Amino acid sequence: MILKDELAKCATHVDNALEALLRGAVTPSKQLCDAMLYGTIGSGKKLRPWLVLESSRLLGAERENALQCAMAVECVHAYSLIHDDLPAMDDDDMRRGKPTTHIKFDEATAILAGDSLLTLAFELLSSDKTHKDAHIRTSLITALARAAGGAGMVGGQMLDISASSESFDLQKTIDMQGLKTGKLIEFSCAAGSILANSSPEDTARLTQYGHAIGLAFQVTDDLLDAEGCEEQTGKRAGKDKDKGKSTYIDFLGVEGARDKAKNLIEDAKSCLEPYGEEAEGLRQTADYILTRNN
Ligand code: GRG
Repeated sequence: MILKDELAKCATHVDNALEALLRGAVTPSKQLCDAMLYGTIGSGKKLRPWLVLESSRLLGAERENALQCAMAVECVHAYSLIHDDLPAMDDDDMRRGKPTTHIKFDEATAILAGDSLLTLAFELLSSDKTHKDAHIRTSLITALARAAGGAGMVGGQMLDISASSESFDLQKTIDMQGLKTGKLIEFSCAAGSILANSSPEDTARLTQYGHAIGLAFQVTDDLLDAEGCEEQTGKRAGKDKDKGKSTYIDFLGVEGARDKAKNLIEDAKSCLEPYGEEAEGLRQTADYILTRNN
């Protein structure tokens, strides 16, 4: 299996499904629909949908069910990026190599596009296309709400905003990143086990894998922010430093941060041992997180 090709195939597949979904979404406003499409499809690695599809395949969930869940998680991710880029938050004008949604449209449209994507995610999960068993649908809705809300991504974002005025130590930084970036990645990995109604052991292993790659993803994001170039990452480099935010590099140095990411990736891969060759996709994904350049 060549991960790069599989990720590219997944991105096209999810983009096509999201485009059909968003073009068919019920809204009287073409501007809102255009902004939702702009912030969601055509760019972005679609890493979270890939994790949903691959964890689902590993544990035997139906592909069509997994695709619904993959679209839901990407809608939440796209909303978080659109809102994160707003002047009241990170105030960025470039994302994924193109102007951010509020620059392309306007601030009100960007806020509303994010709001609509967030609510659409839960509509998707509540559909019987996601699973015929209502208990499983409810479990997915609860898990995504917890991952995305005040106890998860939004809570982490709030801590991150306060980090600019307080000083964060390494542990506080890890906790904040675990919520802001980690929880949605963790959900994406656990989603396959929820869809497949797997054993608690499988769910724990996939959640632990997701937790470790989520933290490693943030460490590599800090490395890219410090060292990457805008052409590769599609966003302005060095912005964390400019904003006085603490990153892993401040505490560990560049080499220490690289070692931290390597250890996390080893931890992640150890969670996959019971699955043998079948887990090769997730194993390669963990390695990719370490070596990614965007
Ligand atoms: C505004 C509620 C709210 C939350 C924002 C996730 C987040 C919370 C902000 C994003 C800030 C950021 C750049 C965090 C670093 C890690 C991260 C989530 C990077 C973007 O994810 P990728 O690289 O993006 O998977 P693509 O564009 O490939 O989808």
